[in-house]
Amino acid sequence: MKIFKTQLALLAILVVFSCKEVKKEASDAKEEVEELMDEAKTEMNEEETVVKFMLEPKSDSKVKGEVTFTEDDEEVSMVAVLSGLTEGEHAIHIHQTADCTAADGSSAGGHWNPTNEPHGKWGASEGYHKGDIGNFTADADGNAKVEFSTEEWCIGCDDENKNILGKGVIVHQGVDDFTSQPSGAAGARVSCAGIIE
Ligand SMILES: [Cu+2]
Ligand SMILES: [Zn+2]
Repeated sequence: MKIFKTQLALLAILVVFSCKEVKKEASDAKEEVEELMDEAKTEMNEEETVVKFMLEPKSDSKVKGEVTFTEDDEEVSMVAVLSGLTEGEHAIHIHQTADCTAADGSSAGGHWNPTNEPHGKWGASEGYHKGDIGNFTADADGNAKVEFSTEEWCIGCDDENKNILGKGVIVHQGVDDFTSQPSGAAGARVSCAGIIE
């Protein structure tokens, strides 16, 4: 009888012990999965940041579209796909605010110019605004694809001379002459998008 009791006690200990082992393994596995997920998230963040916005018609135009900004390896690329334009050249800029509420787009403010330079052609030695993207051409159907990339922008970094979040994209009816101050005399604002988080 005594032997039996000892065996029972041993069995009980064994059961408790193995249960603990299983639980420990399960929690180890959970931790491992969580670690892997964290790593994957960090990798995705490191690889690229993408933000995408709709451009809405302004000043009674029909100009609309979509603008995408992608930050990858210190460089920000912009792709704007537009329709409803008149054939020919138009200006596109980044303006000071993401506010597109005004019917004429004036709520977006002037050109984004954090470094206090004169308006000009991008890269000009005389200076240019960080929002001075320039001109593009719409085809006979009024469609256009605008592509631009630079290391002088970032999406949501701490450098306010580079951060495009909180600014706006404005498409103009006219052409930027790159010399008129403060905005290149590009005419009415025909489309607008806020760059927001
Ligand atoms: Cu503009
Ligand atoms: Zn400008």
